[in-house]
Amino acid sequence: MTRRFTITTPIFYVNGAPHIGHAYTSIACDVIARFHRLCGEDVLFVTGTDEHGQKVEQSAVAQNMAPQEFADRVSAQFRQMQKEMAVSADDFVRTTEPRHKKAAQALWEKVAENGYIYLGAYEGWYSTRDEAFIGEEEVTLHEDGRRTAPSGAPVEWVREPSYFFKLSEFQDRLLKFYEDNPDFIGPQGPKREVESFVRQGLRDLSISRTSFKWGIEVPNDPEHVMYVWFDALANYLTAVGYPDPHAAKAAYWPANVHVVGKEIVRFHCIYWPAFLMAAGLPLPKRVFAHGWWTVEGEKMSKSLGNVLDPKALADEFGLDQLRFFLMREVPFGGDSNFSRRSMITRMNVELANDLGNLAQRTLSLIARNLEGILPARGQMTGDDEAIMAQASLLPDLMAEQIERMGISDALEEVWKLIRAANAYIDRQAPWALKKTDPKRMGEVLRVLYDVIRTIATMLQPYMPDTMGRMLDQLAITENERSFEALKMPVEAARILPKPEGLFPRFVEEEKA
Ligand code: ME8
Repeated sequence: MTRRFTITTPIFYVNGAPHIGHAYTSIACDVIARFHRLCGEDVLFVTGTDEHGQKVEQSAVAQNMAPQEFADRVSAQFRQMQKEMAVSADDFVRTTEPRHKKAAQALWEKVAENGYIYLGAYEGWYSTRDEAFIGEEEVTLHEDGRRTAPSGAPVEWVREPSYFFKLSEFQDRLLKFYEDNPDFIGPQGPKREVESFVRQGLRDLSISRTSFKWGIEVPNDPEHVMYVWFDALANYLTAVGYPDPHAAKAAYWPANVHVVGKEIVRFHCIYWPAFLMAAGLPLPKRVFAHGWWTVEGEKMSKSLGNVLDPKALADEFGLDQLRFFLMREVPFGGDSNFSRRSMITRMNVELANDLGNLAQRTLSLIARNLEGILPARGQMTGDDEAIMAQASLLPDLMAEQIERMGISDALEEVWKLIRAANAYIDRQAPWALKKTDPKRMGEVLRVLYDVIRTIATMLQPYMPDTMGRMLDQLAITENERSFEALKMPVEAARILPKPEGLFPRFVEEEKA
């Protein structure tokens, strides 16, 4: 049976336009989803927008718009951004859709039915920017009298009737679950943070609000709307058709991995598994937190005017170049900084020089010296065998890295092969063999062709468009592009189309 694989992005708040951070998460999930599809798995890749809550309501008011109208507009921008980034999501959940309201309310009812919800009153700090209740001990009082949450966001005192979720009853079950499932949270930093937070003891969680209306009604008590995180986390179930056990997508739960930014790990690794336990539902296999992007060393913010628009970057540098840079620049999980300089350096060194030249040198020699006709494999020398062996190991090495969310490390495996192939071509110097030993020249070019085919096939998840074009130039047909197909050698005498450079060097224009 085909293995199923379910992956999700966080659903993004519609309080502002998408930026490079949202594009990053979306592209990372896209790379993993495409990788699993090319392995032949049956993938469900879900993304969407988080449209309720005080933060969105306030942003709508500031724009003089009704919340729904405002959410429609910004949600469409997220969908558009993902299209522009070639993000191949299978579903896009909006929390204002009827199917989502149904799922969130069904989850609530199940948790209530099992005895984990009670009515009380919340009195304490709330950060609207984080949409989070903040414990007294977590609040910082500044000299000027401001009070802030650990994120730096301002907090306000709220006091309102509220339903509570009995989170305090889940401390031991959560700790046991983390212990039994050591890979549930990754990487190590967030894992330790979550475990120590839970060990310190959990308080019951307020899960409804009464001081505003922009949310999903609590079943049987329309005075209350659901706390936006209860609503939002339920989106992962919406995508699989919950609560209908016979829904077409039901078998895609539990998710294999929820990819999130590190600031929302607590919600995904404490609240979410506790809600699911309370409802008697299976838990996701993994939550993986990636790091935070800054821009030229600064935190992105509207007031600094340094918020990066992914579309503008893709237009300037090329979409695949941008996708490559984002995935390559930082080990997945770590923080990173976007600088034009490193973007351009990676484009010119790794794409134009390393990969672009390897393909261009090989393919133009086949075009020029062999009339574009693919030569047969010949007697292999030790040097040929070594590089072919290295290439044949690549799919498994990358799969291991992807399995442990090493999106950037998987690229490093490809670049090791690319560097080795460039050293091989320099050693073998096929251009010099045309007159002295044309047969050997053909054999060397054939080895290079096979290595480049492996590279282009394996890089498809990262740079789908450019690698598609590279595979076109190698005369690899659409149904020969899966990882499995790499095991079938290409027959000799295929006619390769005229090669064209795929990775132009980027030259920064002189500032006038
Ligand atoms: O938290 N660097 O939504 P959100 C890296 N609605 N990633 C970044 C980033 C940056 N500078 N800025 C944003 C929410 N992100 C909730 C989630 S899920 C049930 C509900 C990415 O719009 C990162 O993945 O604030 C982060 O977790 C997400 O966008 C937060 O988006």
